[in-house]
Amino acid sequence: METTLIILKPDAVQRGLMGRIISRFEDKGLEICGAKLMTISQDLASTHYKDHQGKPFYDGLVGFMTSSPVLVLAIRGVGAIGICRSMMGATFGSKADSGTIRGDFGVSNSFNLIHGSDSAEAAERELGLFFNAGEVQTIDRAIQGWVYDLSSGTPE
Ligand code: IDP
Ligand code: MG
Repeated sequence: METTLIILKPDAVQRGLMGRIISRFEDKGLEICGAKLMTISQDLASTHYKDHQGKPFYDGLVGFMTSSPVLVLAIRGVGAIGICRSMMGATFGSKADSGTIRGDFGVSNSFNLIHGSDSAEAAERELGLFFNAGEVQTIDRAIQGWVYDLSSGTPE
């Protein structure tokens, strides 16, 4: 099982797309195990995006991410990090494939609706930045045995 950090960015919240985006992850069978509506501080945005410091789009990115509330999610499943990244689609809305969140809901290359951790290391770091201890839940899901084949003892 992996848990990944997803952020529905200010454009997704302002455009009223939160429910439709969350539904895609729920429909896939992934678990929403943490959720927090918040306004990201300047400090948190620069820590979160530290690898992009110095890039031409960095100031605009931090300004955008702190401009209006976001919905931060923790999403869990087998291979959740990669599954969420492929459901998000390519970085630029203009290039993202149809069928992906960025491909279906946006055209902009900077207002691209959603962030998702890109590795296990990033997920651990980013979950720690946005969620305090105890805020990410362990859910004993009644439907787990229909979402996954549990006959071997591990979810397949
Ligand atoms: P990702 O979100 O698909 O992982 P990254 O390359 O990590 O993409 O970039 C982080 C974020 O920075 C993007 O989601 C997007 O909001 C913004 N960004 C990246 N490249 C550009 C650009 O060339 N112009 C404007 N914004 C950009
Ligand atoms: Mg990235």
